[in-house]
Amino acid sequence: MDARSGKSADAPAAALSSDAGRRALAADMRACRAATLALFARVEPALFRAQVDPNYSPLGWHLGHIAFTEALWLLDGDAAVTPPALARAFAVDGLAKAERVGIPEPAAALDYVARVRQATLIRLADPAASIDAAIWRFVLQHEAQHAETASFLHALAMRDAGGAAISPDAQPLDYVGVPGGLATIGHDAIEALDNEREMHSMELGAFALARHPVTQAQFAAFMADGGYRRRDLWSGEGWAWCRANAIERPLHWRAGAPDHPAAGVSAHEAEAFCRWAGARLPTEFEWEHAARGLVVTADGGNLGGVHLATTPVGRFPVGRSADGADDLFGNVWEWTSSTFAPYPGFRAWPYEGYSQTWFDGRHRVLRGGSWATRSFALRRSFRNWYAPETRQIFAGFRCARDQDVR
Ligand code: AVJ
Ligand code: FE
Repeated sequence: MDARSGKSADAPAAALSSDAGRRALAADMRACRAATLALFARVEPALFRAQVDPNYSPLGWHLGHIAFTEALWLLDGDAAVTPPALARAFAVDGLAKAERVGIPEPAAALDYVARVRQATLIRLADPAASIDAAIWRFVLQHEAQHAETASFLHALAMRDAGGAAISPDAQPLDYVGVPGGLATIGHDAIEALDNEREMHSMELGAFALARHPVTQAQFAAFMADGGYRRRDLWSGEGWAWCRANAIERPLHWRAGAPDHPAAGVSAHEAEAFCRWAGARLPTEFEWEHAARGLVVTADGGNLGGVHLATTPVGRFPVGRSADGADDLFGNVWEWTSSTFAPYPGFRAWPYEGYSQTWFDGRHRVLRGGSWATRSFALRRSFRNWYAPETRQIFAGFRCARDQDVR
């Protein structure tokens, strides 16, 4: 969903001169690439150029686009590496989405990916080459983001659309109290993206946050109570969308997984459930405050495609928050009530199409990452964003309430 791949950059330069630093970066690039290639090795060749969902490009386009973006930012868009035909195939402002079924075959795409990587690793190993760690880390996170998109498109292609019955759990939701106070929002370190800057403080009131994202069994209670048919639970836009698309259950609904988080819900469905439960969505700032003190670790959540699917809530006590909330990192992204907007001191980097274009008053912020999110591409301050009707992504939600009403 990049707006424009026209170059800009020149913000937070961080020259990487030390050998050790360059070797560490090369190791991270290899590890990330190994996971990306392992993901595409699980994709049937026939699916590589197929458009699984009209709103998204074929899986293979995301692989080619990863290499195109790497060459654009790390090899100055060298035409010897990315000839015009490949630029047209894999640039965001190249082929229209529906035409992307015409991208090169898997073998040709994989060859392009390997040629770009060979050239970038040669540049990284060249002591005479100036390496700006900020843009190299941006490209690494960009790869992880498109790999996650490929993951949910693959899951959509493989999913059984059957509406597995999940026995409802209508017990009241379990909340933890989150104290109010001065919250630290944002991040200024080298890997921080433009929308996480600048770090700032914000006064927040105390609130209650559900201990974990809404499970399938809890969501089944909403469905059993006519949640999808009760007009009073939906916003005007949400109700019109729900009716127009005959929505009747989450998109990534899974059989036999009552205690897994509901996944594949839009912000509209999340809000309807919250109204049904006498609650609301947390703001992104409340979410970030609830995760204060937490850092992303491999054993702190269902992350990095390790489990290749959601897991029951509460299985990663290492990632439990100071207030006792679980699954803040990984498993499913969590919708917030916040609209995607710039922080004080925001400066578009490395190009306006990454964040600024989406400060349109419509896109909503999601936090926390999903099971397909790579740990290095996630932080407490990381902001994801999608239009409120989006449900193809591995998104769920948890409820919040104004006051500590336990
Ligand atoms: C942050 C995941 C919404 O995929 O559109 C990738 C990330 N931006 N290439 C997206 C992104 C440009 C973006 N999301
Ligand atoms: Fe992109």
